[in-house]
Amino acid sequence: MRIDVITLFPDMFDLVSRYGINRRALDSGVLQLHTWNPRDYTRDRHRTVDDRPYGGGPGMVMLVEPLRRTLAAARAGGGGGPLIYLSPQGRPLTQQRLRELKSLPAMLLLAGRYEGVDERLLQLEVDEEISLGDYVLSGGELPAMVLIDGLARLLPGVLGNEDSSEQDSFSQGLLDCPHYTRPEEVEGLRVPDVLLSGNHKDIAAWRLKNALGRTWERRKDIIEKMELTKEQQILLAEYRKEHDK
Ligand code: 9WO
Repeated sequence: MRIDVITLFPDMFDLVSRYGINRRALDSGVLQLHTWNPRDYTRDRHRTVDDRPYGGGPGMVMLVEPLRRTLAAARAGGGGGPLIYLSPQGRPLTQQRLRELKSLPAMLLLAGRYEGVDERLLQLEVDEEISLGDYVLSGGELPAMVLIDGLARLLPGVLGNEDSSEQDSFSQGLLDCPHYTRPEEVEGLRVPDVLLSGNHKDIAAWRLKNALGRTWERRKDIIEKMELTKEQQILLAEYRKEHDK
């Protein structure tokens, strides 16, 4: 997969390329990351990328023309696919959408700054607007990196453990179950016996039960939208009985 990012702060993307799984994805070539700076596609002496909003008010708005020239350069340089703008006005990102986007050969990301981008650029060029949540940051770079990170770990051959992206939280649409490693006891808190039992069927049932129980406790909205199987209903009822809720 090739990702081209349009950003006034290309160096920020070192954060998502230098470490861990993402670095391995880039080294192995399953992921390619390119950045394009609108400042390099300005034509005035001051390299202007923004201007004051019509109608007045605080903040500045990103100009259409430098962004269009940047986009043209990215495409001419081999970038392609849909242009995705990261903003709080977008459709909320989900694990399901990440799984769909993972199949694209390429995409372009637009990271805005200031008060945002001139609406006409969005109308003319943007294919999809994605939000990470209902809050405002100082720019779209961190959300773009979150999107890249979420995609990179789904790419073939990226995780050491091939199934771990299929076993992760949300792979079944549920929150994750609790995890434990050594030692068996910390300040009187013991690892649940079943996890030490070696009985893989019981362990799988315990994990599913706890994923269901925690999702029910913390995110009832997710459970209410799901169609629980008979087995899941029984496990959730057991969890609620055991935790007396
Ligand atoms: C800045 C600003 C300044 C003065 C008055 C109003 C203002 N609104 C904004 C603003 O919303 N800036 C955004 C910053 C413009 C688009 C890029 N920025 C951004 C993206 N902040 N937060 C996101 C984002 C993206 C995806 N998911 C969550 C948040």
